[in-house]
Amino acid sequence: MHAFLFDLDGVLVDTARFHFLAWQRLAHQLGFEFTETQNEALKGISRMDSLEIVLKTGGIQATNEEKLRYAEEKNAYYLRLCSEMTPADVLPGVLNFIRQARERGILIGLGSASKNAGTILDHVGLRPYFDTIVDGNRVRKSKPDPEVFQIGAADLGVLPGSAVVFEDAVAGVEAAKRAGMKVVGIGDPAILKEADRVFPNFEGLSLTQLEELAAETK
Ligand code: G16
Ligand code: MG
Repeated sequence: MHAFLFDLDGVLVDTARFHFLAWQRLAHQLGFEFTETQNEALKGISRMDSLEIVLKTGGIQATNEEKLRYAEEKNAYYLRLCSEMTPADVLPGVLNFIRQARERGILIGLGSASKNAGTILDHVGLRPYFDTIVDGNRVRKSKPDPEVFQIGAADLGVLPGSAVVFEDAVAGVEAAKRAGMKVVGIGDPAILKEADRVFPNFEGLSLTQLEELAAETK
């Protein structure tokens, strides 16, 4: 294990909840219901791709101009929810896990679809722990395309087989697999079926538990 690449939303911080609330608010404004189950398909997906899915759910036709406005409104509300975040919002066990990894000389990267990733890392004080940050401003193709993780590994100078990705989204797990990396799912094993291992969160997760995974070759 030479490098860890972390997704942001739903892995390091619970902004996945804020994304859901912001999309749900837009859906309500447009006159339809948007549930948490439907939201699952948006995790790890870029803002504009997410909007297309939301509009399709409501059977809404919109012009490009309207779509840009909806995306802007959703983002403004999302950022309002995020503006209250502090270091206390880093998910349980995350900081300890990243510190342990850094002590062992493992390089740390961020692989997020979010254009707001830098802002959020600053709010919660995580930026200094990262050797590289790959966010939605640096990638052309969103997850499940492997680009975000390929750029991360290249930045860190490691081969895909030496990188472990931590993901909470089906699209992100697929992206990591397509990049030829090992994937640890954070969340529900029934949803993250393609991950090599799944843990509910980072609480109590130690590097020792991942050594076995690193030794596996597939
Ligand atoms: C995140 C979320 C997605 C969101 C995307 C774009 O990705 O999971 O729900 O649509 O970023 O975010 P933004 O609108 O802030 O650019 P990740 O990869 O960090 O899970
Ligand atoms: Mg995520």
